[in-house]
Amino acid sequence: MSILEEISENLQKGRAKVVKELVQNAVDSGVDPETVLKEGLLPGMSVIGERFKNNEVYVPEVLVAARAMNMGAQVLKPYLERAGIKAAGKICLGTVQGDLHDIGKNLVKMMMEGKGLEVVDLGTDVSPDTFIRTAIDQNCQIIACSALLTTTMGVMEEVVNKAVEAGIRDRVKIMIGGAPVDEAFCRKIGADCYTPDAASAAEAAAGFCASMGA
Ligand code: B1M
Repeated sequence: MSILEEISENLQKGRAKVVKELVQNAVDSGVDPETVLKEGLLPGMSVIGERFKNNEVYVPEVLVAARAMNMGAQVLKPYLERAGIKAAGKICLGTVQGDLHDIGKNLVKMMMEGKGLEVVDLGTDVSPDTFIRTAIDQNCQIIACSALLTTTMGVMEEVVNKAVEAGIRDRVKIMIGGAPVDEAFCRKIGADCYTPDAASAAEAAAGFCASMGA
């Protein structure tokens, strides 16, 4: 079994300490950190996602797998950051109100920081008002919203509407992402950008910041 398969298998079993060690070993032995993420950690999490959907595993198993995923990702963080190119800009990022999923959001944060962007991480269950207030108070060029539930994706539209009400819509870009969200939804709610994964979100954010002269 390759080290990437071992990472995936142990993540599925929720062995956070083993995952952490394996990720470090993989990087130390020369495996590209992005490959460790894309071919080790993420496939493991997607197997768990599939089993969760089919009622083959339940919330506790998913939580321990999520913890293992986050511990592995923490090991990768400095390497992914070092690989990045400096591009000044500030983003407030969070998972929208009512939604507690944060693994994807944390990856987006990591990738954005890897591009040299400053990320104000608002965590999960973030209200539209908190996004807007933070963008104003901290002078952010971008508000970035993540949602994993069909029941919470509507909060993103409220964020767009509140940005208009607050008079900041012309100077703050709104980016959205997460499994239930797509390009059509982005256009429908009047957000600026939908990206399907963390790497493309970071790419787009760096592009926006550069074009806004941040
Ligand atoms: Co939840 N959950 N969950 N869950 N959970 C899903 C999302 C679900 C699809 C599972 C299923 O039924 N098939 C389903 C949603 C169904 C729907 O709405 N259509 C679901 C449900 C129903 C629930 C609960 C309601 C279950 C319950 O209690 N009955 C509950 C809700 C709690 C709440 O939020 N209020 C719940 C709870 C949980 C746990 C707490 C157990 C745990 C979360 C732990 C945590 O996040 N710390 C959990 C998990 C882990 C999942 C699954 C299994 C995995 C999600 C994940 O982390 N994926 C998920 C099933 C699945 O996705 N297959 C599921 C890995 C992660 C890297 O991917 O977050 O999609 P993702 O991020 C991607 C992209 O989407 C993108 O980049 C990342 C990849 O590079 N991306 C962005 C994300 N945000 C972005 C923002 C951007 C751009 C890209 O720009 C700003």
